[in-house]
Amino acid sequence: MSTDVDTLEGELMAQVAAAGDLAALEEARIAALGRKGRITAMMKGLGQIPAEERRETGAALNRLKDSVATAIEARRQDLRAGELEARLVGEGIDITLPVRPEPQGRIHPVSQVMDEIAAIFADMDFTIAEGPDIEDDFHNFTALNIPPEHPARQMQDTFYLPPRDGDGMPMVLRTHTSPVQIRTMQNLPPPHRIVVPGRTYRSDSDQTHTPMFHQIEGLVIDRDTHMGHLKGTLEAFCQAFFEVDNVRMRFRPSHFPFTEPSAEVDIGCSHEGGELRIGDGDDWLEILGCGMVHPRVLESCGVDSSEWQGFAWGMGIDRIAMLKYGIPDLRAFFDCDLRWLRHYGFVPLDVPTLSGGLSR
Ligand code: 2NL
Repeated sequence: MSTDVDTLEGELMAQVAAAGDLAALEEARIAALGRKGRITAMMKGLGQIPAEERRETGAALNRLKDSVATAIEARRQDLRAGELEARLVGEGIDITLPVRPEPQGRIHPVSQVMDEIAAIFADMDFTIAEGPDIEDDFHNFTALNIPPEHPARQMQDTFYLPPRDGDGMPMVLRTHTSPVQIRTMQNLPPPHRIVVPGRTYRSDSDQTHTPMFHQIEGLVIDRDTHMGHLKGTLEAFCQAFFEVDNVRMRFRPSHFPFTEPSAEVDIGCSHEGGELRIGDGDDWLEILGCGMVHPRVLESCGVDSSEWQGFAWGMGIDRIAMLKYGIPDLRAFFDCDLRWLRHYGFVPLDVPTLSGGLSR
């Protein structure tokens, strides 16, 4: 009888081991330990064997029952682990894939250049200031030492809005971003160190002028800020912006009503093989106007010109963007042609920083 038990143990253990999944294992369990299973059947048959063998065989069958149950449980754990592993592999996600496809939108070259310039001046400890596109006569002209009869008012073909009821002075679309500096000086105590990017408007439209265009101006006011600081600031700016180590620069005497003395700034360039190279060469490119803020402008804003002085500059952004990125036609800037924007635009996530590279 003990040989029978040994044989049965071998068979049952083989069945358990052969069970390939949890369903097959359950079948093996029922076939061994179920109500009509092999072990149960032998237990029931104990009454038919001689009494002297019964105790020993009964004990052997109980041990068999335990060992088969243990083997089934062990096999169940293995199969469960295997099934979990298979599910994890099947449900796996490749997290090295990009989250989304590259964005389709593009940053307009003008916005890119404004962001680059803002990054450069922010690095030089400037704050960015903004103000309204629609201005009153005082902030756009009078405070800037441009009196009513001054030729600058006629020179700057201004967009006047329909006259208001009140004082009869029509509002204007700002012709430069200077009114933002005026408002800053009126509202905050000196010192000042700001740059002002934004839209500006003049009634002018041809190959090289659009009625709306972009400017960036800067203002530094402190107790003893002088022309040397002006030169140093603009030289540092040009080197960073044009991404060349040494930019040749020249300051030519000029005239603006709001600065005294005033200068226009040219940078060195060359035209080799039809390609413009900035920084070096025998040619000059005019890029901005600047000067020491006129004492009358300071006084118009309530700043004591015997205590405070400083410099200002102004630069058109659209032409600078064309120069830097080799864009031939100004008017395409404002056509909203998507094919043009895909060609000349910038990827939104490539944010210009001095450490990461301005234009990449
Ligand atoms: C140019 C020249 C310039 C300024 C703008 C300015 C502003 C204040 C006081 C004094 Cl509140 N000056 N701005 C100064 C010099 C030149 O712009 O060619 N712009 C395109």
